[in-house]
Amino acid sequence: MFKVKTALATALCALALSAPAFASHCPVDAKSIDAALTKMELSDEVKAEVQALRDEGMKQHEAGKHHDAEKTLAQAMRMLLDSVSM
Ligand SMILES: [Cu+2]
Repeated sequence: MFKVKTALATALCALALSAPAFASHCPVDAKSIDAALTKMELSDEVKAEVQALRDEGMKQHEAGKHHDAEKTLAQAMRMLLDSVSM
C-alpha cells in the first residue's frame, strides 16, 4: 500500500513539473492508475470514478489533447491518493 502511494505521489509530482508536450506521458500515468486500481483496496464508488477518469484521460490522449488528458489523469491520481490518506 505504501509503495503504491509513493508511486502515485511521484507520478503526480512529475506530472506537475513536466511540460505537457510529452505525448507518451499519458499512457505512463494511466498505467500507474491501473496498477493502483489492482493493488489498492477501494470502495466500488471510488474505483468506478477513478476508472471513468482514467478512460476519459486516455480518450483525450488519443484525440491529441494531452494537456487535458494529463489534467484528467491527475484528477484520478489525486482521488486515489485521497482515498489512502489515513
Ligand atoms: Cu497524451
